[in-house]
Amino acid sequence: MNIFVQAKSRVSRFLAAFFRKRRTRIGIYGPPNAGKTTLANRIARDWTGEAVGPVSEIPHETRRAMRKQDVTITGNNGSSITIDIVDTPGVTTKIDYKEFLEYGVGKDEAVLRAREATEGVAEAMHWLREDIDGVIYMLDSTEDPFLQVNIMMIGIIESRKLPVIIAANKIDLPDATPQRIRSAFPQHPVISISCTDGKNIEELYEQMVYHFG
Ligand SMILES: Nc1nc2c(ncn2[C@@H]2O[C@H](COP(=O)(O)OP(=O)(O)O)[C@@H](O)[C@H]2O)c(=O)[nH]1
Ligand SMILES: [Mg+2]
Repeated sequence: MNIFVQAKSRVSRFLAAFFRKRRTRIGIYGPPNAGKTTLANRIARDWTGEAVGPVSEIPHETRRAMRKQDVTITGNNGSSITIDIVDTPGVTTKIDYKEFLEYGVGKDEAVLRAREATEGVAEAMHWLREDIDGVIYMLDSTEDPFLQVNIMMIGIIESRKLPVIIAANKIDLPDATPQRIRSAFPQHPVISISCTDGKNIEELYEQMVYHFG
């Protein structure tokens, strides 16, 4: 290859890498314990065979966001999306170290966890402004959806004009009322799911391909 051809191909490779569209980043947001990590793990396992992070009944187990990159989800009609799944810490306006003590965590560890969780929330909010292209907003169907933090978060997501799917999780529980979530956010698609028994997860994947594609 002559030197000009070589140089030209090097430049075009560089330009291609520079302008390559980055993958779509989908953030899973919502209050602590809604099931965000369970969903992230389920998506990652279903489509890549690997998990993302640990699930726990202790609030704020996910204190730093975790990513699973390059997850390709294919819908029934054959179209697909390749996304990075970002599992975020629960967004809440109040983090009290004493909450952790109830779960048998020692005081030093509880204080550390509370500090990390606070930083994690700030980080998750920062990404929502800078780095996220679409949101799965996860709610526990047995809880009140009208919490101020949910209204505020959905407002921020709307002001950024990000596509959002609301997942009404834990519909396997007897006191689940996903219709309450539907009436709280009539302007957005709401999918009732159970991350533990897998109910309607296929429907969620279809909606993801449709809304985030
Ligand atoms: N019954 C029920 N429990 C769930 C479901 N999804 C998650 N959980 C439980 O809820 C708790 C919190 O889950 P996790 O994924 O850590 O929530 P996160 O804080 O939102 O990441 C764990 O004990 C999970 O096993 C579900 O669909 N049904
Ligand atoms: Mg989590």
